[in-house]
Amino acid sequence: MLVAKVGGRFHSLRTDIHLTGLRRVENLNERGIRVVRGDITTLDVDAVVNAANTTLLGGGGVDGAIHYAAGPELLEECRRLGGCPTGEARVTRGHALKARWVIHTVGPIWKGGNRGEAKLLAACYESSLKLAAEHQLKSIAFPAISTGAYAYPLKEATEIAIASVTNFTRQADVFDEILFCCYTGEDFAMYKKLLRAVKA
Ligand code: AR6
Repeated sequence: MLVAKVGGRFHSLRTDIHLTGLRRVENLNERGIRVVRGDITTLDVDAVVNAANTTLLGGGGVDGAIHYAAGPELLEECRRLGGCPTGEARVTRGHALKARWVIHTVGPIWKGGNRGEAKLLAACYESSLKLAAEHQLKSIAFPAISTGAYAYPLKEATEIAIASVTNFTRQADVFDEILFCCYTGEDFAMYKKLLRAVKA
């Protein structure tokens, strides 16, 4: 990996095949936690995480994009799972995606913050990582769960995403790479800002 020190910080110049097509990549820390900007369906990782709903039968946003890119076999496999409660995760094959697996998790709908949303959102990250570890997966990419249609405030959701993932890796350092995949510039800027504050 080629690393350059630019403006006092280290920036990765690595251009892995699995990250081509992404507009920007920011190295975060030595535990392989990174933030990338782009479309999660293009990533060549062991698993992409889907921000699904409790039916697991598809929808809009990143769920729609993953189902579109994976093809109809993904929906067929999801039908057999019989849904998934909020905060839990289920795994399927990646089908036509480059990613070998899809981990479907269901984020909470934001209802003002007093309905257990924070615990449920943290549970999404934890249950997804647990499932990935059980399947011996080494690389995983997360979208910003619940921050789209489910309206979770971006800063609070990002804090939970980062805390959940870093806590997990401190206890079980089994992943080579954990990516936060941001679709919008606003999300990308937020993740970069909050991740810089985290010590591995
Ligand atoms: N790659 C990466 N991130 C994406 C992509 C993409 N291709 N497309 C959207 N995002 P959302 P939620 C980002 O609404 O809030 C669905 O209908 C998006 O910019 O996809 O958890 C489900 O079926 C945002 O930052 O998921 C559920 O009913 C993030 O993904 C419901 O929406 C999450 O936005 C789930 O809502």
